Amino acid sequence: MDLGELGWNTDWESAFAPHRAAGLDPARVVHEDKLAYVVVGPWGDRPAAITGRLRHRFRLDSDLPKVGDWVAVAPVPGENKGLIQEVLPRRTRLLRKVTGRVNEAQVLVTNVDVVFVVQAMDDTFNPRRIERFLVMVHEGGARPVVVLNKLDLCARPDSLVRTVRGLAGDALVLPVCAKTGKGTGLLREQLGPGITAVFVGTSGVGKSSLLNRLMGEKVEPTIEVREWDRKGRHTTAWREIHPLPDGGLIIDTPGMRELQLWTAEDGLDDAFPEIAALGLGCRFRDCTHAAEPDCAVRASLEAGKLPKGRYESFQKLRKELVVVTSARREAERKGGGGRRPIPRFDDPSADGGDDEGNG
Ligand SMILES: Nc1nc2c(ncn2[C@@H]2O[C@H](COP(=O)(O)OP(=O)(O)OP(=O)(O)O)[C@@H](O)[C@H]2O)c(=O)[nH]1
Ligand SMILES: [Mg+2]
Ligand SMILES: [Zn+2]
Repeated sequence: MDLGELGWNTDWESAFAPHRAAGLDPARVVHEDKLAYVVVGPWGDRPAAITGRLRHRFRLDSDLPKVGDWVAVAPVPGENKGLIQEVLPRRTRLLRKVTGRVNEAQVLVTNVDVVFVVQAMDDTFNPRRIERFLVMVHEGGARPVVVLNKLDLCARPDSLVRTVRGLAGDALVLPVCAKTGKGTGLLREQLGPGITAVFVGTSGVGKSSLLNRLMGEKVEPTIEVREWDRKGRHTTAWREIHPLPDGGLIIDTPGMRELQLWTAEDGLDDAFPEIAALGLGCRFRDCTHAAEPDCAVRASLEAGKLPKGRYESFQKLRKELVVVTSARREAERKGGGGRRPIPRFDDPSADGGDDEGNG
């Protein structure tokens, strides 16, 4: 297996140097299910578990290996298995808040270069949801591309595309149709050898259908993870990495019913660049553009230049982030720091299991 095809490069190699010296192999996590992993390394793909030491050290679920991570693996002698000894620092990641828990982040995927934010151009279309996803992508450091699917179901695509271009900042906006294949060539242009992309979006927008288009004839993934699959699903139930025929990798994700933001202060500015630019003209540097005097953002709103929907969306997301951030700070102040012991799974492949009494 050529790791370059999986996105390995000289930067990763230098980050890996101490592990290389320790005799470990680099591998990429392509599947994760409750501390049971599938990794792909120079020897191909194999199941892997994390060491008890790593489980001790990583108190937060978000620290544990996730799909997309590069890890240092020790092969288990005589077995087609690996032990994950270390996780390399992530270049990018997608995080969201765990629903219901004020204080916990969930890592959706790591080390992706491009994030396709997919939305359907049918009656589920919701520009505010696109803005929400864009905040998450910007915060995580990856490049967002807005994909408007189901072109065939839209009577007036041009005006809808214009609306989305008006809120997407620097992100490309690509109208496509998974059903007919129209526009999917433009998606392919975003990909290439060594590039990792991911589809995100609510359920039913057509992420898996677009993936099938990109895979062309090769509907079966070459990285065979089926042996560890659950059977009989209609929608995507977990994240899988698919190598594309022309190079690059793409990760499909299950549809999210809702996306609650985790911290995203820079992400907010990046997703609302025109508001960030206007804000430079406010009297107060930390202006929230809510009720402060001499606010350039509200002046633009009142002059009818900044669209009201855009302003309201910004305020809604900003307030949401304030709540998450202050809850997290509060927990850190109390010393909890949102830390929660990682549950032990009675999984025989998880490194012997009982090295850490649960009392
Ligand atoms: N008319 C039309 N239907 C589409 C298009 N793309 C996908 N669909 C249909 O939309 C439905 C959902 O498509 P999926 O690809 O499963 O959607 P998904 O985003 O992967 O959904 P989850 O896995 O649940 O998150 C299926 O019935 C598809 O056939 C399109 O371009 N046009
Ligand atoms: Mg799907
Ligand atoms: Zn202001």
